[in-house]
Amino acid sequence: MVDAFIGLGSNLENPQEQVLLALTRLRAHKDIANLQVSSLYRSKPYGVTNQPDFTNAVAKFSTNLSALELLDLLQTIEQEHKRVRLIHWGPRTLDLDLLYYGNEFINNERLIVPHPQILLRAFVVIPLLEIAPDFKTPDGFLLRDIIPKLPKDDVEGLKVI
Ligand code: ROI
Repeated sequence: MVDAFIGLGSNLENPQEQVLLALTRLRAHKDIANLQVSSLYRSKPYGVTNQPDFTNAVAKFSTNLSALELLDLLQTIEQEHKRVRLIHWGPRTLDLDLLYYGNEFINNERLIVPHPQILLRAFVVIPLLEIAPDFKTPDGFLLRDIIPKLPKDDVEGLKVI
């Protein structure tokens, strides 16, 4: 079994419901165990800013799925939510990002793990630390040590729902 972390995000069509439904779906999956979830957070859109606020959360679980099988599952769930993504970095009904897969580094045409943008995104780092305050990244540093480097506005703009 491997410990995996995923980020969940939505800013269309009842975002909280989208995130909660995806979590229910994951919790029910036979190859996923010990699912733990952060609070749900409201966050200001990062990247393209003229779009609705996001609902974000991070979940941790153990799985015997390979990283690519897990990616397939996450993409299947996104499709079930009729994910629409009209523009790159634009609004979406549901985004499920594989953040960490054990201590593995993966880089192929489908998947880069650890997710390359984690350390820039308060809406990922803060929820992740809520469920794993002592989390050590695969390259061996404490994730909490990067909090001071996150944009202050993003950290302050993050609200527990
Ligand atoms: N911004 C926030 N706040 N939350 C997200 O989940 C999110 N996801 C994205 C982009 C559009 C880059 N910005 C985001 O993919």
